[in-house]
Amino acid sequence: MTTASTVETTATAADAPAELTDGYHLVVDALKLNDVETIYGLVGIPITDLARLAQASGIRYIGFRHESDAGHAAAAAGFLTKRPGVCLTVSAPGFLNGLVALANATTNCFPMVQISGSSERHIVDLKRGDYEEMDQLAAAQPFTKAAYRVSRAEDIGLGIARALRTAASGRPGGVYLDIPAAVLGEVLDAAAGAATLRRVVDLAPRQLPAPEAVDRAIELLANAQRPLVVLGKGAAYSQADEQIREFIESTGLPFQPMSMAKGLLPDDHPQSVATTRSLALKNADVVMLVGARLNWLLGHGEAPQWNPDAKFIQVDIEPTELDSNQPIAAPLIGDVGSVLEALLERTKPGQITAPASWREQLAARSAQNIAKMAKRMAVEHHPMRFDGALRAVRDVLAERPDVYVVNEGANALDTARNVIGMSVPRHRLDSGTWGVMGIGLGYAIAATVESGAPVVAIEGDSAFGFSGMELETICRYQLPIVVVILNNGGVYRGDDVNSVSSDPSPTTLMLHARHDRLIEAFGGKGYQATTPTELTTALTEALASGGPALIDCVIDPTDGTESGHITHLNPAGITVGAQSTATK
Ligand code: ADP
Ligand code: TPW
Repeated sequence: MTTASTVETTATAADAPAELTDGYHLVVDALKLNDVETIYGLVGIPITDLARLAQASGIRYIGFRHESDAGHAAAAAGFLTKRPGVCLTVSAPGFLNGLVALANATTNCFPMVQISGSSERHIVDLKRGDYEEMDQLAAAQPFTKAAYRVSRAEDIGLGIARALRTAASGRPGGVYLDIPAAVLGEVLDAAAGAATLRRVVDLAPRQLPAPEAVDRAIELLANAQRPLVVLGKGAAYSQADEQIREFIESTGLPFQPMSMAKGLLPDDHPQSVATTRSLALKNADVVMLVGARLNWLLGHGEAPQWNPDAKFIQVDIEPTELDSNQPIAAPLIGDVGSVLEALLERTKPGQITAPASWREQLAARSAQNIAKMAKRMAVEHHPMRFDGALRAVRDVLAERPDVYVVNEGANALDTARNVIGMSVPRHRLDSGTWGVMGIGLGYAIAATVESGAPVVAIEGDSAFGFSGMELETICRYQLPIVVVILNNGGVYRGDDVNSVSSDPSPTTLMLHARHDRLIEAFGGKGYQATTPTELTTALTEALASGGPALIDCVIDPTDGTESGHITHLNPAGITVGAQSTATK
């Protein structure tokens, strides 16, 4: 336990000095008691001493340049470790900067706790104009799984226990914990303070499905002609790697990995339908979703992307997810590990299989698609295009399955997701459910801090800009992160023209910007690559060095599609170039 100080009492000479503690110490003690090992944050009034104390107590503190990045790092830590990542922010503006990441964590079902200092309640609540005044609890509420405030130092242990429990149990999500400055500074007797702390037992208890629900799902799968399993990032999160592999391999069922579930089984696994996704979705008659929502990323389960007669089985920890899109014929509520164990236990040998005609149909289309893609990838383009650059990255990473891949952008995301195979679970982190830009360097930092392994962050040049200043953080902590920027000089592509003035078009970025020189400012190693061969050499060298590096890949500005693979989501309206009434 850490203590604030001792003071001499004057009552009697026989009295021992009373040991005191305060809110700061209690927060650190409560986090340590609950095995929090790392805090991602950005300091200022009133939490600077909290970060110092945490560091002194043995908690690792990683200091960022923007709270959004610290928050994204905490969220990624939550996904990777199955324990809430902790982000520490200052009042009002710092809190709001972090809130984007907390909301994103909630959307992605990642456990995270944002602890923020806040200003004086009696001034804030009467809107008297305090330093960084804001009702943070109210502001956090709509964007989080839960938001709590501690109003007395003696409740700090309860507040932290409640925040950690809520973030990690059931469907994981982001939790906000508000600690006003006055509470941090409150002094109390150390023994009394220690007695208020609590350790959360069994942070995310297993949730077992009912036997009849398991039998209902088995029955459906057993009678399927064209069964399909979809593995989502909830399956990756659950760390039930063995059960998933055993179920897939013992039944022979074809599976489709969502992007962050890639690597649960290797992408080159013979049962993977990643290379024949559209055929699989369109024809499957029974679909088992495992930790994957039927949201926009899966076309809401609707025709024409899906077979309109498909029946769905859904394995999820969150009952309210069921029927949110398609009717769920067989709900399996529980954690992925427990549900798959129950399925394995209750399935009779040979009861669930993938009929040969279905397997053959998928395999034939897959072979065609693989050949088509190989042909496309082999074409040399000058200047280099996305395909050429990603072929080089793919080949280097094929030798390094230990490397974590972080990925954001539009074309940079869509192309890399398809081209770069994963063979280890939870080694791919990307823009996720919101398709958000800005997760890049925060996720990369957390991936290496939590695992000790190297990271390659594959970034569109626009995407990189959202968290680019964290290059300094990466260099300051000397982290083994290689940032690969696919630089086509624009949001989506770099050749758009503004026909009415000399201002750049809305999607234009600086053509041929030398991002490699940014990292050099902080002592990291910068490379520029204009060909796949140069990229191979640079990436191989950068990974071997084990230090921070950035490779600026010069990509043809005419390569790339507006909005990548989701162009269709742009609303139809006045076409670009047409005069609107506003400009007439
Ligand atoms: P993807 O984007 O990869 O398709 P989603 O984020 O849409 O995945 O879905 C993840 C789902 O996994 C969420 O509905 C969430 O409730 C669920 N989930 C998270 N953790 C677990 C778990 N341990 N067991 C079962 N389901 C889980
Ligand atoms: C927080 C909108 C989606 S993709 C993208 C933006 C700005 C960048 C695409 O360009 P980039 O990649 O990164 O150069 P590439 O390979 O296509 O050239 N703000 C937020 N999130 C999103 N999704 C956007 C804006 C967007």
